[in-house]
Amino acid sequence: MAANKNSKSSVAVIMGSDSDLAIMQTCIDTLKDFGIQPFVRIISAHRTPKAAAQFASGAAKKGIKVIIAAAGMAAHLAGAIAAQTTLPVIGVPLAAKEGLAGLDALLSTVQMPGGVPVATVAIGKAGAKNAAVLAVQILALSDKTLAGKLTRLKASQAKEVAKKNATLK
Ligand code: RP5
Repeated sequence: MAANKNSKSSVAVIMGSDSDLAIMQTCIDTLKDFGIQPFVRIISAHRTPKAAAQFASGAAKKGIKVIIAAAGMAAHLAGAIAAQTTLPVIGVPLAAKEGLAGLDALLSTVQMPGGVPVATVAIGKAGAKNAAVLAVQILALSDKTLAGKLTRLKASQAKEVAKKNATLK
C-alpha cells in the first residue's frame, strides 16, 4: 500500500479497512501531485478503538496538520478522531460492499454534534479527491507554494472545461 513511515507528514490519511484503499488511493495520489507525502494508516474506530484514540491524540505532536478519515457503513472513524484532537478533520464517506451505497456512511460522518466538526465531503472517489484538495487549501493558508499550485489547478480545470465546450456542435 502507499503507506510511508514519515512521521513528518503534514497530512494523515486514515481509513477503516483495506477495502477502502481502492477509493482512497485517489486521495493519496492527489496529495502526492501537490508534493505532499501523506501518513497513511488503516485504523478502525470499531475494530481498533484504542489505536484510533492513540493516533488522534498524538497526531498534532507528530507534525500532522490535517487529518483525512475515510470509512464506510457505520462510519464513526472521522468523528471518533475529531473527538480527540483540535486538528481539522475531513471525513470521506465510502460506499462499502455491504453498506447502503454510502448513504449510511455519509450520515454517520456528517451528523456530528455541535462543537466537534467533521468537514464532510462527497461519497466515494470525488470526495476522496476533494478531501485532498481541501487539506491542501487549509495548508495553503500559510504556504505560498501550495497556494500557487491550487491556482494552477483551478486554471487547468477551467481550460479543460473550455476545451470540452469548444468541441460541442
Ligand atoms: C468500515 O467498514 C470500513 O471503513 C469499510 O468501509 C467497511 C467494511 O470493512 P471490511 O469488512 O471490508 O473490512 O469500518
